[in-house]
Amino acid sequence: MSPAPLVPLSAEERAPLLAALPGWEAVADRDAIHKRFTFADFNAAFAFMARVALAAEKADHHPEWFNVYNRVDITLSTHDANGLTRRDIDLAGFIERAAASLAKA
Ligand code: H2B
Repeated sequence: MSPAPLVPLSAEERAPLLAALPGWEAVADRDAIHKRFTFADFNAAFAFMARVALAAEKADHHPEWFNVYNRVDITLSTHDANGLTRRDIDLAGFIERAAASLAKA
């Protein structure tokens, strides 16, 4: 599958896409989205991160993230486009499915 184009999404394009990604919020000071995930423990959080890391590497599209024990804060933006693109939406969708399959706090 060819990668999604490197063009920031318009307001009209992103509204329905973000509506389908509950919990993902626009970041205040840049064109990016953020969500906090909380798992049962570090083991679950790291298993989640491992799944996301493998998918990110395969897609050559990587998250900005910060982990403390069972918590993973994730920010998505397309650096090469300086904004939010379809690649971020696709990665957010994968992240949602990965998180759903791991034990929550
Ligand atoms: N990840 C994200 N989030 N944005 C990018 O623009 C990006 C990336 N570019 N991963 C990729 C890697 C690029 O640097 C490499 C060279 O393809």
